[in-house]
Order: sequence, then C-alpha cells, then structure tokens
Amino acid sequence: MIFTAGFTALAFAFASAASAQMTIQVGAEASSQGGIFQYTPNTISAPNGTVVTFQFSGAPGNHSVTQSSFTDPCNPLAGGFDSGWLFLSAAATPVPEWNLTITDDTKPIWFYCKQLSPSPHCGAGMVGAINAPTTGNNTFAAFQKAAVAFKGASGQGVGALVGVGASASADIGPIPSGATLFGTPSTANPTATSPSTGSGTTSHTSGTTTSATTTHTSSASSLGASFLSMAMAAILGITFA
Ligand SMILES: *[C@@H]1O[C@H](CO)[C@@H](O)[C@H](O)[C@H]1NC(C)=O
Ligand SMILES: *[C@@H]1O[C@H](CO)[C@@H](O)[C@H](O)[C@H]1NC(C)=O
Ligand SMILES: *[C@@H]1O[C@H](CO)[C@@H](O)[C@H](O)[C@H]1NC(C)=O
Ligand SMILES: *[C@@H]1O[C@H](CO)[C@@H](O)[C@H](O)[C@H]1NC(C)=O
Ligand SMILES: [Cu+2]
Repeated sequence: MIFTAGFTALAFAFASAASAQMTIQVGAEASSQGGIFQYTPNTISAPNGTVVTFQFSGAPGNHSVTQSSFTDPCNPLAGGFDSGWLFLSAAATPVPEWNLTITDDTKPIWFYCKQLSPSPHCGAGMVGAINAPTTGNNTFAAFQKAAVAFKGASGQGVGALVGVGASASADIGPIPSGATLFGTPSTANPTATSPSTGSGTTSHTSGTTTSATTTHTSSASSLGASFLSMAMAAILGITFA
C-alpha cells in the first residue's frame, strides 16, 4: 500500500517534471485536405513548459507564425511573438522549425500567418490557437470565423521572439537550400530577447518572461530532484523491506 502510494506520487512527479513537446505543421501541400493555408493541427492544449515545434513543411510556401488576439485575429498583438517568414520553394530536409515554449497556460494564445501573397493567408483561415476555450464565445472556431471575415491586408509588423504567454529563444532553423528566412524577429527586435539591454516595454516584457522561464527551469529541476529522491527512497524502501 505504502509503496503503491509512493509510486503513484513518483509517477506524478515524473509527469510534472517532463516537459512535453508538441508539433504543428505550418502550411500544407495544395493537394492536402484543407489546402495550403493551414496549421495542422490548428488548435492545441499545451501546459506551461511545453515546447511547441512549428515545422515549416508546407511546400512551396511562405508563411509565418505571428501572435494576434481574439478580437483582432489578423493583426499583430503588441508585445507578441513572431517567427518571421520562411519561404520554401520545394520540400526540404531538414525541415525548418521554430520552437515556442509556453510560459502562461492560463490565457489563450492566438496566432495567424501574415503572408499576403497570393492572397492574405489569415483571411483564408490560416490561424491557430493554443489553450483556447472549448466552450463559450471565444472558441477557436469563433476566432477562425472572425479571421475569415477580416477584410483588407493583415498586419505586417515584425514581432519579437518573446511573446505574451509564450516565447522562443532562436529564429527558425535550420535553413536548408531552397529555403529563405525573411523579417527575422531577432534582427528586427534584438533587444526583445536580451533583458540586460534595451528599455521600455520591450525590455520589461523580456525581463518578465526571462524570470518566468528561470522559475520554470528551477521548479522543473527541483521536481527532477524530488523525483530522484523519491525514486531513491522507493528503491531503498524496496531493498530494505
Ligand atoms: C516571402 O514573403 C516575404 C514577406 O512577404 C517577402 O518579402 C518575400 O519576397 C517572399 N519570398 C518569396 C520568394 O516569395
Ligand atoms: C503557468 O504559468 C503562469 C504564469 O507564470 C501561472 O500563472 C500559472 O499558474 C501556471 N500554470 C500552472 C498550471 O501552474
Ligand atoms: C456571448 O455572446 C453573446 C452574443 O453576442 C452574448 O449575448 C453573451 O453575453 C456572450 N457571453 C459571454 C460569456 O460573454
Ligand atoms: C527545437 O527543439 C528540438 C527539441 O528540443 C531540438 O532538437 C531542435 O534543435 C530545436 N530547433 C531549433 C531550431 O531550435
Ligand atoms: Cu501562410
């Protein structure tokens, strides 16, 4: 009985310590169900610490992952994250990817593709959500409907690596031959990733996110440590029983 409880707690500690990884494909083939202009899947649930890997696999393609808001689906959110555009002439390996770590799972994270050519991708429904409510008014379906209803050119502003509720630490990579990266956030907003330089809102945002990341890391490692000591205790318990 004691050992069963111990192992249950141990399994729980392990699940909490492990940082999950999820994958979203950016763009698709013309022959794909749903066409070129989509993220697959376009809505996921991802707790704090999850690394969401956006794989730019849709070829040919020229897409972005740009944070927006429920109320304004096709314009960049102030202080939001942005991958920049990745152009792919044909399927390439290795697949260029962008890792976005979830830092706040208590609020929905909305994003869109800001490419306008050949027609605005956002208006074609190329939007996605992380931790969107599944009931009520602010569902992913309602967000996508608002994106499709959006008229005019979607916002082209270049965001930062660090966004609201999620952040990346590097640009899309690797860039194989046949692929080109445009409007990289690390170049456009270099201070956004460095808490020691820059000033104002950007610096504040990045400072907050950095400390959140640090907190997460240390809580993850203390969970790791408790996992180890519990594992040790369980092993010793069994050994000496
Ligand atoms: C990809 O999109 C960016 C941003 O719209 C644009 O500057 C670039 O020329 C495009 N690349 C190609 C090869 O179409
Ligand atoms: C995730 O992180 C946010 C921001 O630090 C925090 O408010 C929230 O409670 C965390 N979620 C969980 C489930 O711990
Ligand atoms: C949802 O939208 C409806 C119609 O616009 C509105 O009457 C209702 O108050 C909204 N519900 C919430 C929880 O905001
Ligand atoms: C994304 O994360 C994965 C898993 O940790 C790693 O193998 C990969 O190199 C990362 N890619 C980039 C571009 O940072
Ligand atoms: Cu796109």
